[in-house]
Amino acid sequence: MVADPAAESAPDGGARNEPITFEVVTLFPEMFSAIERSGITRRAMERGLWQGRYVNPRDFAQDAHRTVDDRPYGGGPGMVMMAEPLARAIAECKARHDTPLKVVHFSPAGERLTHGRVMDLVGEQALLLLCGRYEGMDQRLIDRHVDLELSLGDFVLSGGELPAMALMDAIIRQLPGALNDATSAVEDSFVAGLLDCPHYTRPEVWESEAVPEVLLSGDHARIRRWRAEQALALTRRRRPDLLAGAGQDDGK
Ligand code: 9WO
Repeated sequence: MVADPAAESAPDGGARNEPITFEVVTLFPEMFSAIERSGITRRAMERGLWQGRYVNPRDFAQDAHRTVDDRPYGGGPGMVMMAEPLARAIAECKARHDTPLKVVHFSPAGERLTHGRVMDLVGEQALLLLCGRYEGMDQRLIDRHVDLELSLGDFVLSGGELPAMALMDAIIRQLPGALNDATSAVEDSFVAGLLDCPHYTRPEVWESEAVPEVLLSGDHARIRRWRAEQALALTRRRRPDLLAGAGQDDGK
């Protein structure tokens, strides 16, 4: 069954008339041009499916030097982001919305981001994404304002902006109308709970390696089965942990 790519309903069937708004608190708003100016996310923005608003805590600093960080109590390396400029930036974002905004912070200490969590968030009308820098934010700000802390994995980055863009990208791809072929959204590997099957394109032989014959057969049922078997085999080999909850459809 090929889903209607023009379908306006959200993945869960709910109607989406308004674009999703990402209110982003960041010291580096210019970083987000990467998703506003390129590819699927740019096209989705041009189609009115989402919008980004970027609020710089430095604009809410209370001194002439626009200070947003200070030395950590108890000593130690680096600087900590002060609570007050962040709180004012958050208030600015919230004031633009009639409904409460879920505040998402990005840290290795957060819940590991999965497709399931992305799908939970696709239904939100707006999200507030809090991007940390330096050694992190004053814990009192996190305790008071953060609803959800998300991690991309067990590693430390220079800031929360790249994880924020990863979340935005993952959500945008699931919005009705974002992908020309809704099937690729449905078949995105994590929808089935499996890794993706291998892909091939021209030439038919490259460096003496031929494309698997089944893909040249024109037998679409057989191709669908082969792709499902490949996805299952790859998942068994690389990510057996995914198989617990996967739909183990072999493409029949
Ligand atoms: C860093 C960190 C390290 C170990 C355990 C908990 C931690 N929290 C943070 C943190 O909030 N850091 C701030 C955001 C400031 C420094 C740069 N930031 C950051 C976020 N580094 N790495 C991430 C991150 C976010 C999501 N997934 C993986 C890494």
